[in-house]
Amino acid sequence: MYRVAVIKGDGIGVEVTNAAMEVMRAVTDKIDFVEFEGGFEVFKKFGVPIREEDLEEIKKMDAVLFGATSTPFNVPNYKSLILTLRKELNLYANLRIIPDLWRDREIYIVRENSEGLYSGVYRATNERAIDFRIITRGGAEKIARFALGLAKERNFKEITFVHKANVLRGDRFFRKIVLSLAEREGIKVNEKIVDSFTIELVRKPWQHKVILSENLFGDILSDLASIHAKSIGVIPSGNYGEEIALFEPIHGSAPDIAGKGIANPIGAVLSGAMLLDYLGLDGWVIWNAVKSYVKKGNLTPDLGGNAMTVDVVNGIISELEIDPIEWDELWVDEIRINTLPTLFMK
Ligand code: 48Y
Repeated sequence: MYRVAVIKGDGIGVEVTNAAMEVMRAVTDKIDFVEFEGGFEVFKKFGVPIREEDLEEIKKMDAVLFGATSTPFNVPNYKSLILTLRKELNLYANLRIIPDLWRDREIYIVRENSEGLYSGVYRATNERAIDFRIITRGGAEKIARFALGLAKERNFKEITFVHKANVLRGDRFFRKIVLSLAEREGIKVNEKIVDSFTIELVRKPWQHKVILSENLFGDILSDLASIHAKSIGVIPSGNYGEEIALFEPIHGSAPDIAGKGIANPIGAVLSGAMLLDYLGLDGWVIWNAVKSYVKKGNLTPDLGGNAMTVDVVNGIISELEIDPIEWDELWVDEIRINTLPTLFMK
């Protein structure tokens, strides 16, 4: 049995995480889900976004499934739960898969997840506030290896590396490391300057297979790229460390539609698929079911339909091909397309 920590969070985080667990349970009985509380409500009671003892328990788990939390930016001492978890669990790589579910293609965005402007090192006085944009050799090497490994496993000949090395020292340093590791791996690096690349990402996104960037650029680029998935509600992600990984849809807690039962569950369900792949279980079964459901089923309002979350969940479950006899035959063809590289398995 695998043990997976579940933090549903706030708003639609609760609804979509329940949806993901339901679909995962329909695929496998090898997971024990253990729920933990976290976020602003916990902060109000305990002064931290997650309790220390819970964090210690979570560190012993095989993986984490995360919903969404709201982070108020006007509460002076509050630190975002997801940023706390990324730091505490050493989740250095953030992989966001922008899917075109109707045409079977994906963009993999690899975002460095622990350094850059998110390293948490700052100085503030009454007169100025400085956030340090830290890029270390170790951090740059790890994330470059992650992106190159992904490209290799997928048989892509190149990666797109997005930076601002014409201006920023840190990116010059990062660039040297990426180029030298890529050369060693025999992978071409398609270099792009982040500002002009935004236009390309709007106009011609699908020619980029794996996009690598530092923390803040990667965050912004993945939100921008989400328009190509038709809704931010369908985008899954994984935060990978050396010991553990955390999976979450990239959307927020959407307080405006919370509790109405109309949140799109697909991003969370596909995050569950990534989690299964990480554990060496059958995530591709979920990817296939989602793809066949969206082509014919009623979808939630963000995708122009009028379905409720529960309708989409039931629709996906009815498309699951869990007949073990068919699996062997599908395996050969589907494994390359629909599972994450074994490199990222536990
Ligand atoms: O995961 C994300 O992309 C979010 O934008 C967070 C980030 O900046 O990495 C925001 C974190 C938060 O507000 O809790």
